Amino acid sequence: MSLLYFTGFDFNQNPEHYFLYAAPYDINVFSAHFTGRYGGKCLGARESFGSRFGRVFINPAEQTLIVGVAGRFESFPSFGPVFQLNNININPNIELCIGANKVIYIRLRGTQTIDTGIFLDWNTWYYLELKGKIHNTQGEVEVRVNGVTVFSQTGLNTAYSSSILSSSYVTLIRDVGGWSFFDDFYICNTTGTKNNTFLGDIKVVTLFPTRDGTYNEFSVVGASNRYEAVDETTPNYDTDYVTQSGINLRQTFGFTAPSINGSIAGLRANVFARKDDAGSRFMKLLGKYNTTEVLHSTVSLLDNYKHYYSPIHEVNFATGNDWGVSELGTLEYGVKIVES
Ligand SMILES: [Ca+2]
Ligand SMILES: [Ca+2]
Repeated sequence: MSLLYFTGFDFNQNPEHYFLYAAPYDINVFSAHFTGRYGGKCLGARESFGSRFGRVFINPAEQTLIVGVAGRFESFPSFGPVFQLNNININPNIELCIGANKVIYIRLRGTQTIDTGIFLDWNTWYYLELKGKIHNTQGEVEVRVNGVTVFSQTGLNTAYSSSILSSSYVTLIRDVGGWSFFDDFYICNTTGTKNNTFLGDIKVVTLFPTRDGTYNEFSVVGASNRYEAVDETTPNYDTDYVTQSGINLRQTFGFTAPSINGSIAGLRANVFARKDDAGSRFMKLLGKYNTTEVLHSTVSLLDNYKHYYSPIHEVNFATGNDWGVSELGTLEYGVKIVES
């Protein structure tokens, strides 16, 4: 697999739900309910009491990562990072930074700063991509802005520690100044046959259920139809939901294919769920495309709600081919309760 992570920050206003490690802790200054780049929502970050960050854990660690994010910045009163490739000790290998003079800089190992000579305007969306290879003598950095290579160097020392030639985290960060907005964020590596290089200016589209699926073995609380209980942009917790306790019972939902052009890099499902009694409760995320079903690894539910993600499907799990846009109208996703 090459596509490791992506999000459009569309389905929960609390940024904790998008990051897999060390979430930011104050949603008033790092929040995900601002108007997105092309509709939907985006992440907004503003420093007031210290740096704000969201961090994705990359496991296993990768020597070369490609990261893309749409960014819009109010201003940088001083020099600060926008995103970082961090080693396992969270030390920065490579950072993409912006100065008060609007210039994009690359900072290596937290110390060596390289001026790319590229200026950004404030309050304008840009699609920023960084490819970074971590090595103490043969490191590489390439930066693209709106799909165009603006900086590329090889033979660099990009390793914070010469004994750790990889990145284990990608961090979006707001160090100082006004608001920064982030949308359409992806991370991939260079392996595999798909999504193994710059994806370019991508868009993450979030689909919410628009119909009940093939399996309707859960009860609905607080809504007329099951899918109407799970279709909110930001989940409404116990206001309306679907529930079940019986082992092997299933619930799936269908979607409306979006009106979009272009190819689909991949998709993943997420389910917002909790248990409501003492004792362990287990479920598996269940994908269905016509007669083909995929059942993912067992999740042990918490008492508090949490988003559980499916693996990324870079291709249609039934056909093995790239997803067609219209196929998203056939896809179903949901859950199955399991004993263990
Ligand atoms: Ca978005
Ligand atoms: Ca609901």
